[in-house]
This record gives sequence, C-alpha cells and structure tokens, in this order.
Amino acid sequence: MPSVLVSVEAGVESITLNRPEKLNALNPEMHQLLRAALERAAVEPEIRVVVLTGAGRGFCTGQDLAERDVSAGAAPIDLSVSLGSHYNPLVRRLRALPKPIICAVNGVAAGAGANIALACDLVIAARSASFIQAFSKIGLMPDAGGSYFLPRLIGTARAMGLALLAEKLDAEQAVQWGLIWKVVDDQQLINEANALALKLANGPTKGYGLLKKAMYASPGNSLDAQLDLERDLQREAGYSEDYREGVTAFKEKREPRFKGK
Ligand code: T3D
Repeated sequence: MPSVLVSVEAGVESITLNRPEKLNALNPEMHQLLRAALERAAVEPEIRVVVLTGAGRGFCTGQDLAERDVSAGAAPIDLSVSLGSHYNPLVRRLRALPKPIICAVNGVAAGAGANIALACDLVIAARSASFIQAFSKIGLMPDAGGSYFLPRLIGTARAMGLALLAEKLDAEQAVQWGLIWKVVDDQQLINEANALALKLANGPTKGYGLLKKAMYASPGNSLDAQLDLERDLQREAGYSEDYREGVTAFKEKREPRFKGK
C-alpha cells in the first residue's frame, strides 16, 4: 500500500497519510507523495477542495525519528536541510493553495504533524484526537510553522505552555482555546469532514482562494494595507462568474450554482 493514499471524487481530493503502524510519522517518500497530491490539487480545476486525514489511530506524529542517526559517533545532523526541503515547502504549499483544505484529525497529532494540521484552513478533530507540541521532549523547538500559528491562534501564554511542557492538548480543549474549528464524535469524523468538503466543493472556489489570501496576509498587515488588499482581491472576486451567479441567484430567490470560476 502506498504511504499516502489519494483519491478524487465530486470535486474533493482526499489525501490519507497511510503508515498507521508508525502513527503516520513522515518520511521522505510520504513528503514527496503528499506534495505531489497538493500540487495536483493546485492545478486541476475539477479539484475544488482537499481533505487531509490519517489512517489508523494517529493523524501524524511529525518527523519519522527512526530516520535520524543520533548514535554516538554519528555526524551531527543539519536539520535545516530537512526543514528547507520538506517541511517549509509543505506548509507554504498548504497555505498558498487557492482552494480550501480541511484537516480531519483522526487521532494524535504530534510535532510537525500538529503544525501541519494547523496550516490547513478548517481543522475538525475526532473527540479522541489530541495535539502535542512534542519538540521540546527531544530537544527541538516547534517547526512546520508552529511558532507562527500558535501565538496567533491561542496567544503567547498558551503557546509557550504547549511548547515548553509538550503536554497533550485534547481536542475539546483545542476547540475551547480557538486552536481548531470543531470537534465531533470519532465515528462522525469522516462523514462530517466529507459533508463540509462537499459543501465547499460546490462553492465559489475562486472567492475561497481570495479569502484565504486576505486572511493569511492579515496578521502581518496594518489596517491600511489590509483595506488596500481587500480592495484588490474584491476586484478579482467581482470579475468572477461565481459572483455573477451568486447575485443572480439571490435576485431570483434560488440557490446559486457555482462553477468555481
Ligand atoms: O528531523 C527533522 O527533519 C526535523 C523536523 C522535525 C519535525 C518533528 O516533527 S520533530 C517531532 C517528532 N515527533 C515526536 O517527537 C513524537 C514522537 N511520538 C511520540 O511521542 C508518541 O508516539 C506519541 C505521544 C505521539 C503517541 O504515543 P503512543 O504511546 O500512543 O504511541 P507509540 O507507542 O509511541 O507509537 C506507536 C508506534 O509509532 C511506535 O512504534 P513501535 O514501537 O510500535 O514499532 C512508535 O515508535 C511509532 N512512532 C510514533 N511516532 C513516531 C514513531 N516512529 C518514528 N517517528 C515518530 N515520530
């Protein structure tokens, strides 16, 4: 079985990390397959939303530590190579994808696995799932965007607690803190994620891509800069077929039939 499963149906690309016996810890092959699936989503117009999840009882536990030779006498490892070639491009790809990405966190999300989830646009978790900034347990610091996402989503005090203590944060608490969108019963996770995906797959894809740009630019912008950005992005949205359809449907008192253009 491939270590990442990919399928496309009804406008939804489903990506499943598939090394359940290792809680979907990431190795180079998985990075390559995951990135290829996301590149495909970026260019194929029939893909209008992505769902990312994990097989088995874990979502993803970050870097496969079995790949790291830290035995006495082994040369020190330059981890910037791994971040530069795998994790940073992955997080950038997730954030810049002009289509919504739903992360369905089916179990434990640890280390870079937790932060990959946070890089997605809508995070929905099973009640038994959890998030662990596991890095400090092995002498590292949060990566894969963790030091960016955490303070912005939950504030510096909580971000510091999670990073320093590397304690498990359960899904309920994650919702209460505003780290993720929603928690659902375990058996409901995939149904709920697919229902959200179908809804978004029938939505104004172009508009979704523009709103992602605006939201993710916001933390680094002044109000003035953000207003200018909104003006420019709304111009693009206003030129879309979906805007025409949305307003027409409103006037005709019917549901819009968006084409994603
Ligand atoms: O190196 C670089 O490229 C730099 C980038 C780093 C990014 C990072 O992600 S660093 C952080 C790496 N992740 C971790 O430190 C988390 C390691 N995992 C754990 O702490 C625990 O597995 C959990 C707390 C997440 C879950 O614990 P538990 O008791 O539910 O499961 P388990 O028994 O520990 O794990 C089950 C199996 O998965 C086990 O294999 P085994 O012994 O049955 O053959 C375990 O070794 C394996 N596994 C889990 N996580 C990883 C892993 N194997 C390799 N790498 C992992 N990250």
